[in-house]
Formats: sequence, structure tokens, C-alpha cells
Amino acid sequence: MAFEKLSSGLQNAITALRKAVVIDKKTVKEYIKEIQKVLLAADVNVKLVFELSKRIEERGLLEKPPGMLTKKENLIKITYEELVKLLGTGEKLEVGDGDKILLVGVQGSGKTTTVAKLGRYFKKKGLHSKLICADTFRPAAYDQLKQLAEEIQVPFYGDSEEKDSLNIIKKGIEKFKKEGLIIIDSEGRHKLDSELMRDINRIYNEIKPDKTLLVLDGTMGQRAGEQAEAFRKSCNVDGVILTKMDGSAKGGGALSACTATNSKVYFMGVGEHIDDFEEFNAERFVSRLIGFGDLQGLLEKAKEVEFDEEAAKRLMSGKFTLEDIYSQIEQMRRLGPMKKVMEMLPFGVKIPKDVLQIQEEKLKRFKIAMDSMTKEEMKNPEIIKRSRIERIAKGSGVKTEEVRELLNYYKKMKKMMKSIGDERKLRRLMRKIGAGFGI
Ligand SMILES: Nc1nc2c(ncn2[C@@H]2O[C@H](COP(=O)(O)OP(=O)(O)OP(=O)(O)O)[C@@H](O)[C@H]2O)c(=O)[nH]1
Ligand SMILES: [Mg+2]
Repeated sequence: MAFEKLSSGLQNAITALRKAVVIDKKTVKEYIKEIQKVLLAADVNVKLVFELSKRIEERGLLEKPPGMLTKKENLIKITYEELVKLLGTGEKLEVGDGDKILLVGVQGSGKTTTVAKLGRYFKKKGLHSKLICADTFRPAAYDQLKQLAEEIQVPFYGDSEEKDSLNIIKKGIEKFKKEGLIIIDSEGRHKLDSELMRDINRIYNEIKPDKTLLVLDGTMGQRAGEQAEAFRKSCNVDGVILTKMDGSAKGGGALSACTATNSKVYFMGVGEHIDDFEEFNAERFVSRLIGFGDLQGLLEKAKEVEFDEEAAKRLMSGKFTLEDIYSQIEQMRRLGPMKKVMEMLPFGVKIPKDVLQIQEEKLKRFKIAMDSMTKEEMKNPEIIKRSRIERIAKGSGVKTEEVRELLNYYKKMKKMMKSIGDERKLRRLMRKIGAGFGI
């Protein structure tokens, strides 16, 4: 993978940062210098690199790490966020059967290969891909796509005798009865000549594709941005597919240049084989560059702490309602740490066993019951007496005993929250828990 260098470079910088004893201006500067070196080697635009490093430095030095994150960890989190910003968002290409996709690009950029890759990709997603070869410029184009279509077993239309590409496309669309996802390969020329643009414009205006995707060779590095801009000026490009990202050490440059020119990158070609193709998602991509497992844990930790901080505020205010239980259930995933909070209460707080051992299944039933409650009942559960319990049970299909159980659960939780006491105690507790997580 061409991103190995970029990836190992970033990871080395992060490892060095982790080893640093103190995080001061000097360490941060050294760290940023490393990141700069790595990005410049990947052909990311110098200006972008400096903007990015300035933001990392500023945020790293000024920002208060969210909750329990250390300064170091926050610096890594910031690096991740800024890299995602540099490389674009994670928008998905929305298409379906009945749509037409037109691929455009200069000669040799990888259009024909990508038409087949897209065909396979969408076929795997359950759509009915159909390929049309509209390249009348290069004689071998017809056979190339026909073979690829056979390989991936999707319908193909082309006509090696016809000289007008527009005619071919029209006939192809007719043949496919406007059904399925029609993917059209167009011709390429040596460079961005006006004739190519004129032809593509003509096709575009007649066919009105639902999506026009520009195929760009990733080995161009940051020059990909210029091409993207030129194409967008002369025809309505919806997004970009970067090819040959496997062979290029300049992939980072191509990606960032597309983002910088507001060209959404939807896919990446990462090899000559049909399956060497992936959806581009900046968050996933940067996670992988930095080391996915590592980062995931870190981001989770930042979130967990945010939750605890919020919970702490609410607990302190003494306003614990059914709504809190409801949102807790909604955030089932985050209930784990909450349970830990309760388990680790070291200040002689007695936790009723049944509060801790409440089953997920039961929580789901509670949620259903709460869905039948009024806003007032959720805020002030004390008002829920017998007749209301019966109404809630009837409305939700949950047993009256279960509604009672929920109210009991609520009472116990509230009592427990009260007994935690003051904020200092709670903060101390949270630090302890942090230590338990190995922070
Ligand atoms: N390594 C690698 N090679 C690729 C990738 N995509 C395409 N290629 C190769 O690039 C060359 C050109 O690909 P084509 O699909 O024929 O390019 P094209 O844009 O259709 O070319 P023209 O029709 O001549 O304009 C072929 O040798 C492909 O195998 C990729 O993602 N990685
Ligand atoms: Mg071609």
C-alpha cells in the first residue's frame, strides 16, 4: 500500500510523542515538525501543511483536554480531527437502479477500469449494474470493457462500428430499457483539450446523467486539484474517483488537493484488479493511517468522560428524573462506564444489587413503558399513581408490575445519586475511575 509511508510516518511521530515526559512548547513543536515532514513527503500542499500544523499547535497548547484525556492524548485526537478536515468528509454517493452515472477524465486516468469496478461494487450492494462503452476514440476500448463486463457478469452495451458516442449511449439506454444502474465509460484525450470538453458537454446535455464522476490519477499528487477544478468549470462534476492510490506515495497530496478545491472524493482505486476499490471515508481512512485500535479507544474515552461530566452536573443539581433513565437506556453503549461509576463508589455508598444487575431486556421494556408516559410523568414520576400505572401499562403493552418495577428502579437510582454527595467527591471518584482505565 502506498499509504504505508504516510501511515508509518504519522505513527512514528505519535509514538515519539507518547514517549515524551512532559508536553511543553518544545515537544509540541518537535511533534509538529515530524507531522509536517511526513505530509510534505506525501505531496500535500505546503500551505495546507502549515495551516494544519498551526492549528494542531494552537489547539494542542491552548485547549483544555476534554475530561479525562491527557494533554498528549488530546494532541493525538486533535491531529486526527485536523487530518480528517484536511482530507475531506465522509459523504456517500447516493445512486440507485434507474440512475445513470457518467465517468469522465483524461486519457489513461483509469476510467474504463473504474467503470467495471463501480459495476462490481454496486452489484455487490444489490443493484443492477449495466455498462456502456461510449469511447469511440480508442479502438481497443470496446473489447476492454466488454471483457471486464463478462468478468464481473453484468450486462454490457457497445458498438465498435459506430463513430458517434452519443448514439451508442442512447441505444444502450434503450437496450437496458432505462432499468438498472447504467454506468457509462467515456473517451479520454491526451490532456484537457477543448475537444474533449466539447464532446463531454454534448453527452452531458443530451443524456443528463444523474451523477458525473471525474476519474483522476492519484499519482499526480496535489496536481489532481488543478484538474478537478478545470473539469468542474467545463462540466458539471459531482465528485471524484482517485485511482492508482496503491502505487503512489503522493496519495495524500491528491486527496487533500481535492478537498481543498471542494471536490468530493467518493472512491479510491487501489490496484489493477477489479476488487481493488474502496469507498473513501476520511474518518475511517485517517483512523487507519494513525492506527485504528489505538485511536478508537482514545475517542471512546473522550466521549465516556463527556458523558460522566454531564451526568455529574445533573447529579449535583439533584434533578434525577425518568428522562435520565430514558437517555441512559438510549445510550446503552455508554451505560457500561456508568455501571463502573456505580461499582467503584468508594465512599460507603450502598448500591442495591438489583440496580446494578438490571438486564438489558428489562431496560428495553422500561423504555417501551416510558414511551407511553406524558412529559410531566417523565419529569415528575412521583405523580404516577395506580390509575396512571394502569393507563401506561395498557398503552404500552407492558405489565403493570413492570411499570411498578421501573418506578422502583427510578427511586433507588435517585436515592443512590443523592448519597454520592458533593462535587469534589464525584470528581475524585472520576479520577479514580480514570486510573482504573489505565489513563
Ligand atoms: N495500480 C493501479 N492501476 C490502475 C488503477 N486503475 C487503473 N489502473 C491502470 O491504469 C491503466 C489505464 O486504465 P484505463 O482504465 O484503461 O484508463 P482509461 O482512463 O480508461 O484510459 P483511456 O480510455 O485511454 O482514456 C490500466 O493499465 C489500468 O490497469 C488503480 O487503481 N491502480
Ligand atoms: Mg478507457
